[in-house]
Amino acid sequence: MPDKIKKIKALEILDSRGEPTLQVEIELANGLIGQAAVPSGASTGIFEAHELRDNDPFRYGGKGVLKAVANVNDLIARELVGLRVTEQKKIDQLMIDLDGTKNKSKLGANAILGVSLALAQTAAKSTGQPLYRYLRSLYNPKLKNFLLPTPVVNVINGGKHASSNINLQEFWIVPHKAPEFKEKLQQASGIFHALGELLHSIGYDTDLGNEGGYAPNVKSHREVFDLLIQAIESAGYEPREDIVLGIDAGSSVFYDSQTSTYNLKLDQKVFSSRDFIDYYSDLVDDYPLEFLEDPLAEEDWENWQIFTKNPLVKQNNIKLIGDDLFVTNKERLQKGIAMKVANSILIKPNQIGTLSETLETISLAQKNNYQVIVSHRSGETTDTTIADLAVAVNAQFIKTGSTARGERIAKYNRLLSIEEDLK
Ligand code: 2PG
Ligand code: MG
Repeated sequence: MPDKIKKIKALEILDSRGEPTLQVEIELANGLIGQAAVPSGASTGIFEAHELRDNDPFRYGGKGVLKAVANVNDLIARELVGLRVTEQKKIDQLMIDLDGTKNKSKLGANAILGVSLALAQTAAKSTGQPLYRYLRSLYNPKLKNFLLPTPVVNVINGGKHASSNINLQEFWIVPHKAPEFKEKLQQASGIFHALGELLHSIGYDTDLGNEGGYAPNVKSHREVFDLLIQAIESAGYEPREDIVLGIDAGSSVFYDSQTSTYNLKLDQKVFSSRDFIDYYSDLVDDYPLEFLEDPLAEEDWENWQIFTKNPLVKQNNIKLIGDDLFVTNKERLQKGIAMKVANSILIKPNQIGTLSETLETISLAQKNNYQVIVSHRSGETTDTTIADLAVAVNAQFIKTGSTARGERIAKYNRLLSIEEDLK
């Protein structure tokens, strides 16, 4: 068999924050080579699969990944060499079994995902298809059309992604009206630059945070929404009509589970869950805000349920998105479906650790009418697998940062190529 795996080799490389991560290369008997790299989060959910780090204080402050690299090169490679690269599901399951833990803590989800993504990259080449078509064949070959996702573009970075005083983690502009991806990207870029000029004109910092958004110190969270509206208008677009807004509150970070309260230091306000839902309701009344990711904490299920039931969600077409809540995990999503919690899900392959499990979670979400947002991590590489993944499953949205920083742009540029390819 020419598509048999001949060699698997992992390497410790650096991500966009300058922290170590893995790159995995697979070589086939026919000489073809495919490669993938693994991202890394900062505001990680407590139920995510385990990212294995060396904890050796003398290398990269303990963050080295040589143990994960060795697990790929020894334990995993030993089992996989000789298997056919197209047997994605079987090989993913084999790695899950080899690991044997619930959260992939033995081999490391970073080690396993690196191999899992590299398999798909190599198999796509070997079958002579672009990656998005190969992933489509794994996901659902019966699905006929390909849709490009709408980008949710994070232009202001706060929380753990910047050293600004902003507590809400991300502020997005969403060009929901333009028909083509390239036009959406062009609009987002125009607004990003208009926002930069606006910030500069009022004496605010225009340096970039982890995901390429600006990270100024501001007077209040509401001020950020006002700035976004101004930037949209000065770029020549109409808020709501052309562009809507979104946030990833990343609320688990400022949730105090002892007192069950949410603390927005910037606004000097502490909220109960119910009050925090009212806070969001007021924002939805005052701004064209249609996306709320992790508005409540990862274990605040009961209040998520109350929020989801609130008539304002349907009335305003609100996407209530579970990220830390669901962690791309089928079991947690299943619980959400049973409890009628949220109506959208963020998908990050490294939260669960294999491509096959990622596809299963997406399938469960789509069967239950949850909207899908495929997402990067705050620590990224120039790997563009998530762009192909979004197209393969017809995800409604992709979240991959602002229209600046190479590791974010790599995904956008890949989507531009796919759009062209599909014409
Ligand atoms: C998030 C992600 C990506 P991180 O919370 O949605 O934006 O951040 O990768 O730090 O978890
Ligand atoms: Mg998030």
